[in-house]
Amino acid sequence: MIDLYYWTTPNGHKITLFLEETGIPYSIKPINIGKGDQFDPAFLAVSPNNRIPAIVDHEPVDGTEPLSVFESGAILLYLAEKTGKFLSTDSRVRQQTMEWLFWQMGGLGPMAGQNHHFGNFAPEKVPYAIKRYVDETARLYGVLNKRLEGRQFIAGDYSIADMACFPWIAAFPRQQIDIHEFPNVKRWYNDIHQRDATQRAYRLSEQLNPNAPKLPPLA
Ligand SMILES: N[C@@H](CCC(=O)N[C@@H](CS)C(=O)NCC(=O)O)C(=O)O
Repeated sequence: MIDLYYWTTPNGHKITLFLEETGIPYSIKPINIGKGDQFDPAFLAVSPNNRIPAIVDHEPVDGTEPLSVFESGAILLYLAEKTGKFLSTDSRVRQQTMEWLFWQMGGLGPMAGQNHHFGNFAPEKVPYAIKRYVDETARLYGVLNKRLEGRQFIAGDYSIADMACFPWIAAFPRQQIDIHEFPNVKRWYNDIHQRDATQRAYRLSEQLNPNAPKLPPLA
């Protein structure tokens, strides 16, 4: 029913986490971003920003032609609304879920992404950039740690806000972050880590790309 244009990266994992939780039938269309598949015109037709993830829903709710969605936050929201899962119907919890989903999209994801880039991939070492993004990543971990004080999940029950954040936190070994300094984040990470759907999502990633970073062990 759903085609998932995917590669084995944090933004890709967000969507496999959702799909594995719900059991919706889906088929993976691998887009190897290391080889440049993201610039293939057929992929650009569904994802004009040449980035994974994207989906095509062959059974959209309006019952008409297949519908494509790009941007991981928009995909999570689309799937949550379609299935009625992982997004509360309580208006306040729903609002909070949206806040933290957008916080991930505008903050944690991009900043941790720059952290990965300057810390692991940049052809030259730029100490200013490394420090800027490591510090900002640490600040964001602090914000999340505070949010998780006295809460099991980010907003109400396990939701699309948690699914958006988890893969970026699960990359902590590549971010010069000591997760033990953020005890609520660590507890939350361990809880989500142990879900069967999480294990399935990361297993799938390893099968598709043996070079993909593995899900770190329980912290
Ligand atoms: N805001 C986008 C970001 C997507 C994104 O950056 N995807 C990366 C992989 S994690 C990608 O496709 N990179 C390909 C490239 O940089 O050419 C989303 O959340 O979907």
